[in-house]
Amino acid sequence: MFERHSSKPSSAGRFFAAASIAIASPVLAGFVTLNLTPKVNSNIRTYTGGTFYPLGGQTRDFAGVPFALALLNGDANSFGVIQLPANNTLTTHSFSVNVFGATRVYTLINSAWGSFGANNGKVEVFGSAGAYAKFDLIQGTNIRDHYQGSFQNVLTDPTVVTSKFNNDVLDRQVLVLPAAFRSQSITEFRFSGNGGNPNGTGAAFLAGATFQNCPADLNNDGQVDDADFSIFVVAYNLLDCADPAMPAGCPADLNRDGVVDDADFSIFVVAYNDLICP
Ligand SMILES: [Ca+2]
Ligand SMILES: [Ca+2]
Repeated sequence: MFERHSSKPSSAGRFFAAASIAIASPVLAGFVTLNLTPKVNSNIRTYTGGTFYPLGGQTRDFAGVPFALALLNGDANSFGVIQLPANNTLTTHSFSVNVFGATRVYTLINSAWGSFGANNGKVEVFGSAGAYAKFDLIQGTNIRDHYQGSFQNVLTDPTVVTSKFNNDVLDRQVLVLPAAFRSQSITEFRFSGNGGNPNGTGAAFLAGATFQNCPADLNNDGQVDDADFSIFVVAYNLLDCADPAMPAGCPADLNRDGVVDDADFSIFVVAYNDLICP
């Protein structure tokens, strides 16, 4: 039992009662998949060798990260992706997002065609209070042609993880977000660029995007341990997210209802038991 030390009437006399809290498997973290369906414009199962790609319309893990795979126009035999144009017209696809405290963004991106060293576009994320992160799509570094055997097949970024489907691949990139996202929500995800054909520099396609967060990791060090508990207790005693003493963004309000109370503690304690962020 942890007695509150706040002198505020609203919270005086309240107690932590961890042993009595029913833990109801809250969604404490993990992964939030982006639904690409409204913007998909191409079916990679029609690409060279593409019949070996999985079907859209399902959530599927790629090396431990789930992605929501889309269908093109509801076709059950498709795997819909957002294909950037095969010309030099700069095209931007923007999604509204609401994910608090994200630590990473994962994408599944390959290209049609490709020339080593070409910059085919970029992935960007925007935070609710000005946080920003991006990575460029560079042939030979983090993207390559989807079909192994023609165009540009080199990949050198060691953080990219490949899933193989016969002679086709899907490469999974990861964007590690700056700490500023810890106290903000991602509000926008952007995929943009242009093709290079007939120059052949590569037209990227996005097959999936997923955000990862770990709300209970209050000091953003990748673990949920006593250091986070100490921060949580301070916020619990303050109670109200509007309290001027509360850290910016009120990160200890794990269920985002404006107060740090037992409901948040029940979420915190699950993460604390797991120790490592998912
Ligand atoms: Ca931590
Ligand atoms: Ca709360």
